[in-house]
Amino acid sequence: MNKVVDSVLDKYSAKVYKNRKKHILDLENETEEIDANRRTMPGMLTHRGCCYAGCKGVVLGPIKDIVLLTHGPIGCGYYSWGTRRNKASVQEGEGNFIQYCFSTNLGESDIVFGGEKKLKAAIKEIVDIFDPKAIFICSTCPVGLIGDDISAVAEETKKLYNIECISFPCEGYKGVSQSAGHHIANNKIIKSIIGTKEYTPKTHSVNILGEYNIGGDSWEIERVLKRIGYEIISVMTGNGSIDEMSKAHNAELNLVQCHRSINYIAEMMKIQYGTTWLKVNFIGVDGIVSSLRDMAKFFNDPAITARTEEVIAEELEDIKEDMEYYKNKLTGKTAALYVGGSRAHHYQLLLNDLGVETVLAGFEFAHRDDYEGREVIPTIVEDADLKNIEVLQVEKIEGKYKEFKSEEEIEELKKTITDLENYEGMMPDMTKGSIVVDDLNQYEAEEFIKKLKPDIFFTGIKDKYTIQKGGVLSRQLHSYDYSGPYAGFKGAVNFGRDVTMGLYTPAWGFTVAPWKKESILEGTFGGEA
Ligand code: CFM
Repeated sequence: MNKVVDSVLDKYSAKVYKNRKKHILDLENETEEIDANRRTMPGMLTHRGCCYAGCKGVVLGPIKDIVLLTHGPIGCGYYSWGTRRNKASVQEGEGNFIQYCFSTNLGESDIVFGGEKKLKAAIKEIVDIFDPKAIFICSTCPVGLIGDDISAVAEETKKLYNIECISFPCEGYKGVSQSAGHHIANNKIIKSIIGTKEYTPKTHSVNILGEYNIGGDSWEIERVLKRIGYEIISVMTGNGSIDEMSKAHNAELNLVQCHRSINYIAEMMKIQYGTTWLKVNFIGVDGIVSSLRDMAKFFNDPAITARTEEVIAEELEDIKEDMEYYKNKLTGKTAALYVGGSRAHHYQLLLNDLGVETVLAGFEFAHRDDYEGREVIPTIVEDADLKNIEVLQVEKIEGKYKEFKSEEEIEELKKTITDLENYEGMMPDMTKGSIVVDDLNQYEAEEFIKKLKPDIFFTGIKDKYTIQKGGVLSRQLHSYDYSGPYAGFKGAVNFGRDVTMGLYTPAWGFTVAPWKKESILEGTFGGEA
């Protein structure tokens, strides 16, 4: 094992060491499997979120024309209110409730006597004041513990007010991270929304799955796709609407940007509606160009192919000067990335464009397939936590199933499009000698920073400031620190500008890390010697 990894793990007690060792790979010497999607050991300062965060905050949060009601104590709603920067634009006559925080504000007496009454009262208030097309109810931990029947309330709401009402039993404790919440949201979306409205696309049509319009990313992606001539039926769920999602099954191809959060829908749509999916990456110039070319190969229409090359050439010309400037400034710098379940991979490509080398990358809650590629899925060992989340069994829906390409054609295309219905994961794209860490905790983050000394650490709000106090620049890859978009061609320039500005600010040289001035407490982890 690599000396740096060894010295970080060294502090742990035998029990903790044994656990954490399986989550850290040094790509110089080890290419074996990584342990992922497992419960964090109690006592670790993990950066993971909960199941409710993945369902309510991540997948459902960006849908603008529905009311998203949190059934639980006020803190759950409050802390998931407006922090993800999933932007939305509204057309005349369309509802937009994204800026609101709806909560049933459960208190102690509701926990004792039941919260359904309060839930029904909140729904009545929502209908009276906002009259939305649909209400989604998301439950948080105490609701699951006391057993409020949110699905019965949803059924009653439908009859009473003649509106759509869907219940999401996404109590925070389910699963081991927000990943469980993605799955629960995916299951309900496929069951209750997709496939409920018919529509005939006007030209080659796609859905963009796993794109949440953080900082305006999907607007930049859509701009490019529209220039080429594609019709976008639905973006799930960035700037999303329930109407668009209902029609999604009419598209010819599903583009999957974030594999982790939405691969379930992609797979289920394939079975139910015959929709082929393509793993894309619209982050980083090489990523976008190869994704656009893969799409052109799939549609195999000479007009689209020619237009794809035209648009690529024009867009590249447009950003050439800026990208060269930033590349000059950034070449030779090193970076560490620690994000949720897909960005630590995607942003490595953009960093490559700018000459920045990745020395460490990790995911909070990704599964082994996101690290190692989908071919490892059959070998993933299930534990009790994983079995807690329902795996929907879906079937072909006669009358709605459309085969735009035959299975033989798809198999043929897979020979030249490696990402067609496939994701090869993050690790194959990383250089030898770099380090991969799953569920990186606060202690490890600080230690790796000290030892690897990256010029920049891309992460989130929980560790940004401790890193910066250590004199290392940190940019948030979840929220983009009030900036963005970073996707697409124009996004690459924004990213280059922000990283350059950050690195060239003299502030980091003035910061003296606390451990450089005073001795720090020594302790052991796990309560053992
Ligand atoms: Fe997918 Fe995301 Fe991510 Fe994610 Fe997230 Fe996010 Fe993320 Mo924050 S859906 S896995 S649960 S790309 S909110 S937009 S940035 S941790 S890497």
